[in-house]
Amino acid sequence: MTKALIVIDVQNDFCPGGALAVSGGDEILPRVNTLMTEFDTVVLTQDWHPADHSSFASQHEGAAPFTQVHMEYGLQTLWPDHCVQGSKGAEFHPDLAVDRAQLIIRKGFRRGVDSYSAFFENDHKTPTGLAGYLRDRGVEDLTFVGLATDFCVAWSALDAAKLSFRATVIEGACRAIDLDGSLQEAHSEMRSAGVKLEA
Ligand code: VGL
Ligand code: ZN
Repeated sequence: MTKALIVIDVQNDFCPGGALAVSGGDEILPRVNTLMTEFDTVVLTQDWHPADHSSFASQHEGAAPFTQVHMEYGLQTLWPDHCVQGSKGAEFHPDLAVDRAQLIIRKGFRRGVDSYSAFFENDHKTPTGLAGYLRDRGVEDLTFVGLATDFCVAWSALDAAKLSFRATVIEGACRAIDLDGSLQEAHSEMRSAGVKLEA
């Protein structure tokens, strides 16, 4: 069975000191780097927003980060400006063993729609092309690690299950934002979707 490791958004802005720092985000690096040596196929994702991205609270008059707004495609959490294309914050963490990766999928580059999942933008319709890449390479079994457990990792694993890949999340190689119960919700959704959760 052909398997791949999908490393989600291990970027400076999601690590301590970054614009949308995930607590302990940098602690996962040794484990992620080791896992990268154990898979023949390694894919990285990179959150990659234009400076005026609509998921930024700064683009919504009077709105505070971590509140929600209705967008055409549904509810959207507003974030501090982060992972702006070409910025230091958008770069991978300097300790990530990026040379192991064969593909880097950038996401969230369209101003009007966010993209948590590695497979679809937040409209749940616009594909990133990752599913086709993996299928063309005969990959059936996906392991997810990275940041953040309850947003980009969970949405990616849920889409993987929906697309009939086998999906595992290694939680020890992830860290969560945990906003208003989002981690618990992500856990229960992943469990019902048949995503395997490993320590
Ligand atoms: C993410 C919020 C906004 C993530 C990306 O990588 O989980 N979260 N953009
Ligand atoms: Zn983002």
